[in-house]
Amino acid sequence: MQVTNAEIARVFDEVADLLEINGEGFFRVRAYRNASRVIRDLSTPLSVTAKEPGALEKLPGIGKDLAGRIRELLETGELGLRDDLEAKLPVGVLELMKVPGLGPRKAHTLYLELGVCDMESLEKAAREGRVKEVKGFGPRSEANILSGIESVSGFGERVLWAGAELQVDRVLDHMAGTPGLHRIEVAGSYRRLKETVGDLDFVVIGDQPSKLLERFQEAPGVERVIARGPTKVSLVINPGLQVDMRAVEPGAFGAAMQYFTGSQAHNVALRGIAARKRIKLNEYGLFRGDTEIAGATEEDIYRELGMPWIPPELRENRGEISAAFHGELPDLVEVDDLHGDLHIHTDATDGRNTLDEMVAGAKARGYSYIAITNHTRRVTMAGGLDEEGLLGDWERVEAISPKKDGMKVLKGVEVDILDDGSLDISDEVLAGADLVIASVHYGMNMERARMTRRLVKAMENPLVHMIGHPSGRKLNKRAAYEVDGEEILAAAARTGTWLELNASPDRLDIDDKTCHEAKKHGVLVSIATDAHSLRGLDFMRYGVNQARRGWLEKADVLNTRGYRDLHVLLHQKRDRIAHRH
Ligand code: DGT
Ligand code: CA
Ligand code: CA
Ligand code: ZN
Repeated sequence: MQVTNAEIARVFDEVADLLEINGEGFFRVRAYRNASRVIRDLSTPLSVTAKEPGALEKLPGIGKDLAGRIRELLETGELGLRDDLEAKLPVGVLELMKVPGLGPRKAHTLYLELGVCDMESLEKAAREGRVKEVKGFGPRSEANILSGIESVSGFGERVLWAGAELQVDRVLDHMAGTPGLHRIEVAGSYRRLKETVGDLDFVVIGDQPSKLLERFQEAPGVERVIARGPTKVSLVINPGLQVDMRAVEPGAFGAAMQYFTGSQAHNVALRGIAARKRIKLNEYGLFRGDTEIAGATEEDIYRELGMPWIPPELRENRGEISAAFHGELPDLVEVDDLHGDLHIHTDATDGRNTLDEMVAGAKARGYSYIAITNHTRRVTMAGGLDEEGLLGDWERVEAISPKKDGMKVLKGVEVDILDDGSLDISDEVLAGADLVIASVHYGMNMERARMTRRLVKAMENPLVHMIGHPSGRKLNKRAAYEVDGEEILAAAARTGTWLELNASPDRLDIDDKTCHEAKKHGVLVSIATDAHSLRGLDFMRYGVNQARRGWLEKADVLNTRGYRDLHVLLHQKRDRIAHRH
């Protein structure tokens, strides 16, 4: 691993910030800041210095403790202390320091005095004039904070689909029962089940459009009205999401839904096809000269263009139009096709509920099997299990089996993939698992070729059934790590390793395009919730949304299999590789 001096200095600065926010003593904070400065000025790479026993300790300002931290960074690319400190903080406090002028000390003060714990609560406190009342702040710094927030926002502007869903439900509840309302639907990226949504696009029909739009403006949480016309209103609804509503004629409803569902790329392609047929497609209908030939339903429009109706989640101009022409549209997977959930945590590590509670919750959701897959030791902040702990976890699972009222509970594990692609639990112990998920949880900044090798090596282990949250991204928060996607898929196909589609709404990892690629490579996808609580078990449908955007059919998804078929598949990889040798 090539960890540079600059990188080590940066991590030490972060540790100093974190210590300071946590209210740690001045001397400890200063030790890290000094060390960072010393390291930045060194001319020899620390990786070289470290080779000579005792040389690190001799550097000015670096004692035994700091030398140990440097070695950890050089060897693993990560610092456990840094992660542990960050885990102690309320999510978001670190984010506050992105605001120019807000250092760790000030962020800490605002957190203690005002309970400010993220960008949103900071903005609220500043707008309400509470920041300037805090000792050490004044009207000037309050104004600076507000303009600072503006300068760093723009990140996370799009809302997670699951978050948009709450707002959609709110608007639908509010509009329900409005006199004269005949129909209300959401179009746009929300209808296409895109993982994040820029704004919401409603289409309504009713007797008196102006009355419907008036009612819309009274929806709960409306912050301000952006634009208001006879057939369209745009407003901003708390927390800063734009919502458009358009009233249309019943005869144009299908055309409006088609137009405003998009995507733009799909619509452009469709209009091209219409033009070749010498007809015109717009938001009012499909026209030959002045004659309207379709408009009331989407089905009519697609039929007149020579193809079957295309599910909204496929409308991205990624081959769906040609598939529709040739009668080759996929028969997309549905929630009801799934028979189990193969990624579940309990309070044995960082889950909130007990094994019994999670099992009962899964049972209530009608599954015929689940896997309990707790973390392993490298994930210290999640209380990862060592080998003994893991064996204990499996003993408890076995006590439930063979079958809990008709539901099989598998002994699983989410084992950590180390830097070099080896696993942090021995093969000997892993061989006792029914299901092994291997995941990366640290060292994500690795350079592309090395990260690719790391994952490929994990897949080459015959004991590994699948890779968990394969890209490592968190929506709006953390980019995917750099890998050669094509090589990963080829390796998955070659080794018979499956890929997880992590259904957690802020992960949805793998993404839609990768799902489609996996299908083309014949790599099975496991849609799994990664539930850390009972509520988490309900995430499955978000994963299914993503799978549908990725063209997946029932046969492409591992957990549409019944338990007998799954059982056979679980043994296949181990046997296949065993036979080769
Ligand atoms: P978003 O809101 O950024 O997540 O994405 P969309 O797809 O919902 O985009 P939005 O809200 O701007 O517009 C909704 C749909 O309306 C879009 O998918 C296609 C259609 N549309 C809107 N404006 C235009 C336009 O200027 N040209 C074309 N061809 N279509 C448009
Ligand atoms: Ca939209
Ligand atoms: Ca819009
Ligand atoms: Zn994980």
